[in-house]
Amino acid sequence: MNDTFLKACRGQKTDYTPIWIMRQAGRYLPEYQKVRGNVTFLELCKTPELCVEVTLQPIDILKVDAAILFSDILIPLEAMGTPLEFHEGRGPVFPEPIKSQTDLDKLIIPDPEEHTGFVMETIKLLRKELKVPLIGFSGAPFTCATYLIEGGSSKVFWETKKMMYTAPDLFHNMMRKITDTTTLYLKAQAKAGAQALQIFDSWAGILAPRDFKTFALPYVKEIIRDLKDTGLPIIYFANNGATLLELSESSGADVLGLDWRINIGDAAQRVGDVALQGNLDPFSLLLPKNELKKRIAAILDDAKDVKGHIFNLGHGIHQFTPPEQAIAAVEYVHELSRK
Ligand code: 1CP
Repeated sequence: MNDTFLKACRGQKTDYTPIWIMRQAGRYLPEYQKVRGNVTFLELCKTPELCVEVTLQPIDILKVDAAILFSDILIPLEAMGTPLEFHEGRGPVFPEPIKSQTDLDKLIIPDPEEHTGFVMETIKLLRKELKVPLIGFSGAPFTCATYLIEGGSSKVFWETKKMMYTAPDLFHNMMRKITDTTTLYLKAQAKAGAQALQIFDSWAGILAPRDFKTFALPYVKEIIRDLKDTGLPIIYFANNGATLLELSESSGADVLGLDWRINIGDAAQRVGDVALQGNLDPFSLLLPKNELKKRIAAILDDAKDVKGHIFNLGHGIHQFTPPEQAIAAVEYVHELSRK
């Protein structure tokens, strides 16, 4: 069992810097495309045998030090009782977005085993196969709320901010329901065998620090507090969150994920004993290999005083990335950090 990733999460010394890649299973891999060619994305997410197959692909191909469960942050939201569709080229769509307390009242707090048993089954199957630790995950409540309120992806988040500012009680009621759902969902993943848990706050960066503190952070804190008794390391990734770093640290997470917009050495100076994960710009994978290697060396050097560094990209790998560039990046991180 390769436990380098788990050691780094706990701030312990490792022989080399572990690496995994956000969205490491996905469309940039021809092997994933092949599986995905026969089923829709949601069918894939709900078929444990196929989820296992695509989760394992990047472990074999890239030689990363951790696996991440193949699923999506929107799966537990669908389980709350709101229909979810994925439209080719447009991404997720919730055709019945939440606009009122009446809409919200229709949503349930689902029993994770009963409504998302396929996720727990995937985790159990994966643990039999894997020689690296398995990361389970969810969205953070704020990020989940944006999808339910906007009815899908957004660029300006008009509806979300309108609700926050003009109907704060409704917004908080909704966060309450998503938080309770998320806590149960992550606890069930821990019980099924996940060995670390990452909370993705992909849209936290659209918030002013004051609003982050009022509308988003308390719910993340609560989830992390309630997960403490699982004993698993918790990674909190607030994308575009350089201005929220100290607040993010107060979440109580063991590891903070960093996007590429901040120097990891500067981030380390601003926080205490927390481990850091990141933070190569995903587009750096397009650099010629010698330049890519220099970028990786620079990040490893910037992170030399970090107590527990897990190498990753600053956000998900882009779908048009040549897989051989990702393979090279993993090799470089291993080779350079061993010296
Ligand atoms: O067409 C396809 O095959 C679907 C593409 C795809 C994939 C491969 C989607 C649609 N989701 C996923 C898998 C996925 N999503 C994983 C597991 C794979 C891995 O990491 O190896 C994870 C952890 C996620 C998490 C996720 N889904 C996030 C948080 C991370 C991030 O990128 O910020 C978000 C925001 C989503 C929503 C989502 N899922 C898919 C799309 C197109 C979107 C919308 C993104 C947006 O609004 O811009």
